[in-house]
Amino acid sequence: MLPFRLSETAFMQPVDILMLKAMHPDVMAAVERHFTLHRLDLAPDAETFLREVGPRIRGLATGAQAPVDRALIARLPNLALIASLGVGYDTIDTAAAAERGIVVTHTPDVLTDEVADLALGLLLATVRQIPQADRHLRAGHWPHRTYPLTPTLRGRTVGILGLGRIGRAIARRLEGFGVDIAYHGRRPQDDVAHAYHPTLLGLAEAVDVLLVVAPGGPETNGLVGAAVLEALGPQGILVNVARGSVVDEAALIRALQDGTILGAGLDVFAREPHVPPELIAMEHVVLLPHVGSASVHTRAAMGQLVVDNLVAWFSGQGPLTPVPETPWVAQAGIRA
Ligand code: 8YV
Repeated sequence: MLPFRLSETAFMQPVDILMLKAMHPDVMAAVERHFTLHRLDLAPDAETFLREVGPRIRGLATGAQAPVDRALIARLPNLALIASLGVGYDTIDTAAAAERGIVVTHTPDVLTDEVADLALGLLLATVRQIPQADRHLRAGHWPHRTYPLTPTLRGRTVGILGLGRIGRAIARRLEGFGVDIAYHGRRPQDDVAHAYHPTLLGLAEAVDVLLVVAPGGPETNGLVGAAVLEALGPQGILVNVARGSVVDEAALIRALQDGTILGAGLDVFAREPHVPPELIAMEHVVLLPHVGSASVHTRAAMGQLVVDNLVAWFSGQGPLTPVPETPWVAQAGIRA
């Protein structure tokens, strides 16, 4: 873990920051250097804690595992900033925050390459059955029988659902793999040469790998359902590094069980950390415990950005990486 930078900040008065769950020790130490840190997870009684400490809280540091809903925001009447670890912030009620003028920040860019690397690794692992081949060797089967020949990435067309920062980084990597690339998103992107499909179904029909990189939330909930999987076809591979909610998990399990698609590589699930036993039982899926950004290097950069957002905001410089839905506007001045 890289040491966190000590910013030269002096606050006019102590600022109380709430953490819902433990974050990385370096993040907690850095927050404590600049602020008064309160940990909800350490409170013997959450209700009493929120009643007594809630009104003092001005900043919230959190990660995707701890939802920030309307009810929690209502318990924090002086909250000004929610600094979230991760690029996705679907567990934060940004509408409820915006109504109160609360700014929400996330940690884009610093994780883009890491997640794109993992997506490519997961795709290759799934198509070429790398974990299965590893298990074959470790189980001592190699001297008795060679590992069966696998499917291939050669000749495939890869469809990307969501050509945002991470989707583009994945596309750049795929170019080096010599596969055709197509994408679907809300609108075509002028500076991209890959084929755009105005519907997800159209994309799924045109490709035999579907890589899900779209953000979670109500707009994308269950987007990859039975019809899309059917269109992907019997040679189809689904890779999801975004949010479990984007895929209809029950439909995916059925599609994998009955051969509607060939296989899947999943880093995310509908009810993490719980993974359906049907998926665990299947040999033609590769399952990861949501590790897309989880390297020492990248988590340090993400943690630093959480701290930097808190420090920037509470020293009057505004948020560094606000989410688009946030009410903060540079010209409107600083609310802290
Ligand atoms: C993190 C992620 O695991 O950035 C995201 O949206 O899903 C991951 O990088 C997670 O957000 C950590 O809380």
